[in-house]
Amino acid sequence: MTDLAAQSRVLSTLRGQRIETASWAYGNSGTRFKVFAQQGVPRDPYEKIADAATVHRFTGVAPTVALHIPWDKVDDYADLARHAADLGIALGTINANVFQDDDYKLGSVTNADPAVRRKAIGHLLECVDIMDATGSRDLKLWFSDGTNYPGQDDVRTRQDRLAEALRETYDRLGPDQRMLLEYKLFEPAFYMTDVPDWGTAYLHCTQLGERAQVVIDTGHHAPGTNIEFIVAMLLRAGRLGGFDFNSRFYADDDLMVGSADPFQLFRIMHEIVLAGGLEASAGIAYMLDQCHNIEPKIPAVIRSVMNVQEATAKALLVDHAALAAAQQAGDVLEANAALMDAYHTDVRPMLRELREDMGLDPDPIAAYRRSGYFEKICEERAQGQAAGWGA
Ligand code: AOS
Ligand code: ZN
Ligand code: ZN
Repeated sequence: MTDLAAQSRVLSTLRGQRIETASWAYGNSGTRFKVFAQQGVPRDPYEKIADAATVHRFTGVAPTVALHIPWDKVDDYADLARHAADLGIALGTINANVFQDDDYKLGSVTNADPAVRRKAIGHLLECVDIMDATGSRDLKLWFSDGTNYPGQDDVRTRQDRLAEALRETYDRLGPDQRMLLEYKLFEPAFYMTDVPDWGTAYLHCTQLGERAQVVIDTGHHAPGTNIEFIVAMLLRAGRLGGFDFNSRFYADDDLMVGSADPFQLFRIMHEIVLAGGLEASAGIAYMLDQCHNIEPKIPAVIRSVMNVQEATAKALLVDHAALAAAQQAGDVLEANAALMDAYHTDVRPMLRELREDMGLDPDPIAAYRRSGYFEKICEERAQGQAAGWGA
């Protein structure tokens, strides 16, 4: 293939890439020490959607926004979906919340008390009702369930309770709907989490059926974990449902994706590209799960989208023929060089060109700043409230 043909293949893949932003990224957030209020933050789900639409307007590749129930609870979800469509985007993944209620102190779907389990399952089923109204494909489940002390509860019994709840929820899904199960090694439980790792999530998913898929949140592992290996394993098993992208230095920091370790993001995208995971038919959801505690939110989300695009572009530039030849020949240095050459390529000019081709400003953040949107929301939303984390 000529260089020109290769370049046009890369550009057309990048043009088709889709990244979902999260409603809670637009609201005030913080740590358990302090939530810093920012100017112009949305006061309700309608305004969060307007901000998500703004990110799409300047990036062209973020046409859906994930909702979180009950943070984004409204009376009429079909109306919310219409509002999104009017602004040029759609509602995406529905995220359930069984972690912010006093009843869930000792667990939600794994709680020893059947009444608490019923309440938690009721919420998961309600989320599927909402998906029916919004037209969402994916239900994302993250459970804060776990224990703080050895002996606190029985590990296997909790797994049985979890399996029962997942089964009832899975059976309620429509034929075009999926369940995405997210794992997390730690926090808020500190001794044991009930879905701590990809193996546990994978086992539950295989028991449920094909529409149960694993979600990798890049901040949910032990330090040093080889996340791209997990990506490769789940791709191989046909069970990678999507990502919650973010960056971390220490724990579940939820920083902008590609900010702490852009090389790791490239390695992840390389596995994706190798397996054809960017094709829409692969069904992998590329979502951002981030909190912008100290930086302005909309430009931070725009920057995150651009960081994913840059890592993807670099991964698409890997010379697969040279890589395979070096691997086959056992040439360790050349094989590694094939990856590093792509990683070290400055793809920003290519992405600027792509944006111009798409009728966008080549510099989305500068264009956003010039647009006056921030000044407008500061004026309109003088009494912005915390939304999502820190609510
Ligand atoms: C929690 O740590 C998880 O990352 C969740 O995916 C997420 O942050 C929360 O449920 C909001 O959807
Ligand atoms: Zn997450
Ligand atoms: Zn998380």
